[in-house]
Amino acid sequence: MSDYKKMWADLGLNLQAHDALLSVLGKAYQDIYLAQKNRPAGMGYFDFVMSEVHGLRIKELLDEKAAGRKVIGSYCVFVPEEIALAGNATLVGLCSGADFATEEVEKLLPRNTCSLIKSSFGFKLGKVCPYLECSDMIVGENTCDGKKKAYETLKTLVPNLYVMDLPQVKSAEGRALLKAEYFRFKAAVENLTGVRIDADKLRKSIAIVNNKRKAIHRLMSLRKADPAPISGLDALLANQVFFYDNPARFTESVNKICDELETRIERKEGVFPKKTPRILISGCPMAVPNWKLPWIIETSGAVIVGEESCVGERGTRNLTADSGSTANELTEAIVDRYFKIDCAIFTPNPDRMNHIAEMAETYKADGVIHYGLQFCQPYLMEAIPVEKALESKNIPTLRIDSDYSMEDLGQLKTRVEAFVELLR
Ligand code: BJ8
Repeated sequence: MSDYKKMWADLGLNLQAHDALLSVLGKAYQDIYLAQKNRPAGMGYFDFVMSEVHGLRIKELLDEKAAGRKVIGSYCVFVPEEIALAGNATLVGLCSGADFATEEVEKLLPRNTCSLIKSSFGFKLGKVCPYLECSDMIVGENTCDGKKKAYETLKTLVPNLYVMDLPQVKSAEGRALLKAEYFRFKAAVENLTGVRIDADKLRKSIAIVNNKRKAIHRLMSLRKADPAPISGLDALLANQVFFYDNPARFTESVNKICDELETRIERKEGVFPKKTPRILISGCPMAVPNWKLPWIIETSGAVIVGEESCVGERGTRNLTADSGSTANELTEAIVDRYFKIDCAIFTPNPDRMNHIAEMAETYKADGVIHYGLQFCQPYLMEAIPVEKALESKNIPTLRIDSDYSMEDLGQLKTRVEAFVELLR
């Protein structure tokens, strides 16, 4: 990636810190991803994407910008990609899966803030995220208390932060708030890009995003097979790349992997032997390069067959209806689709309970591991009723709280191994 030094310097990155980050990332990828056995050949595409995640993809975005397109960065799956695309902007997820510049971060945020929020600050303060630096607009959202208060401080660090309000209750008033906010976002995108978002543009962008979701649905559905044709680590990677890649190219690449997995299933080939204990992961999103827990699980004799997470099925579930004939009707359809997202910030949140049990059944999981980031009140609070509800259905459940450090690696491995042994 050395050819990109000038590009990174022009974006204002701290080259020394960025080199250090890339070298840690490269080593982790080597040890965790490339060390896996029996990977589908199609994962070569994602290996390439990851090797160029701060290189070629950033160059593509800068080329798009030079041609008049805008880039919008987002921290949450509530930011509707359809509206960004319809306004001639590309939506990208912003890195928040690794600790960085922790000392600097803790001058601005309390120590007991979740790793995800701290990471988003660390990437800004450490000047190591080219996605953040090339974004023309960064969207924060009022979801959990941690995020909404952190954005007040982030606003002093980034000049182009746009904060979207979000409902906390699935009521008519909640939907009205989401609708008002999506119309306000639509106007903000139009203002940013100078493009009027009409029905035609929305219909096209809905098709692009739906196709991306359909490809990922197809991939997830193939994981019902035993033996599992793809590892949970590789499926997680596809879900993570969902937020960065060019949408059409991503769709095509995932569909190609699905073709390959179908052949594997016919031949009864898998990444692990048949009857390997199957795990559903549920809880906080795992952003790149947060691969710790999946790696522990899949090196402890189990395979992950589904992710009830925003970097997973919670984020990609449900398509947007495309039958509306006006921009207003299509925007209403977008509101309907996103209002179904069952993030733990909602109260009460019965849909999520039902979805976890449903997913455990669909993917024939032998057990569920609930993943909560330390200090994440919404998911840690919800973990207890989730565990109770699953155990009442005789689905063994393990609750794990962790962060991005490697300090608890040994302890987590011991607990996961004991859980896998129980599933056997
Ligand atoms: S829709 S899950 S992406 S908000 S881990 S920052 S909740 S304290 S990430 Fe999320 Fe949108 Fe919801 Fe999904 Fe707060 Fe918890 Fe930290 Fe979290």
